[in-house]
Amino acid sequence: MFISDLHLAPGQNERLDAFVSLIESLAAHRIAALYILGDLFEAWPGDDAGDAGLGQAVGAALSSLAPAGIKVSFIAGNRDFLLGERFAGPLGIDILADPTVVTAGGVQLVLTHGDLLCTDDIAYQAYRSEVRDPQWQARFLAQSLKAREAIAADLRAKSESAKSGKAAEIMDVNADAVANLLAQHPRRILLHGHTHRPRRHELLLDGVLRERWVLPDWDPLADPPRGGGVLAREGRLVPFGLTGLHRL
Ligand code: LP5
Ligand code: MN
Repeated sequence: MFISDLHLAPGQNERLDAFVSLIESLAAHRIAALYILGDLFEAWPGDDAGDAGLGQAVGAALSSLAPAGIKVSFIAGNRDFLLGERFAGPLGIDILADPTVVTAGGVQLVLTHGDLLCTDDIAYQAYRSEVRDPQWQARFLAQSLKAREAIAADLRAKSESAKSGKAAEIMDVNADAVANLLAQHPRRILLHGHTHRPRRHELLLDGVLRERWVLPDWDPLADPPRGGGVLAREGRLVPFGLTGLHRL
């Protein structure tokens, strides 16, 4: 099972409830592995965020999976790239590189959060290089949790205002970036989140039909509610919605 972009945030109990319901249903649906492709959290200011509150509740839900034999893997999103071994290790969660190749349910995939493919968003990519720098992260993490939460809130506001001045195409994946990644991984299907534009795309690359699948973001309170993800089963990918799992 592949999910992303849940954007779990304190005080948004419906999102957390939807996530916990999904986690609790995995064993009954014989899911062998859960891949979370980033932005599980709206903002993750460091692993001490897992010591209490929302972070602890999410950790508690995820901690039930390893003992049930369900492998959990995580690729960092642009909201939770500071999620590290201190949080993931005790839960048995593997943190994977971006991109990563896997074969799951008989499907050969290349997985990414998706933000790396948005190469037209020059301002974002410059910001990304800065905050992914280990020295920058060490300085950031040396501050108190309260101070880091305040910086994260400030960055969120800056991001929203920056986005309001960007054309929608700039915030989607770049066609050449997609083609390059697919060319490096012949026969694999590309699966990512981040753009919140769930769809199955077909493209012709060197005369070969290739696929790119985009995961949905989650908002159980939206009309219609958004959420769910993609299952890899018996050599095929199958999308599922928030309420659709029971029909599979
Ligand atoms: O997140 P979303 O969907 O709104 O927009 C993203 C890009 N924005 C971001 C920024 C995050 O939203 C900020 C919150 C991160 C919380 C992390 C937790 C704590 C870590 C704190 C350290 C970082 O990722 C947005 C893209 C959009 O996706 C579509 O792809 O366009 O990019 C931007 O808006 C970036 C701006 O264009 C430029 C950056 C402005 C901020 C400048 C601060 C510089 C350095 C940081 C110093 C503290
Ligand atoms: Mn994202």
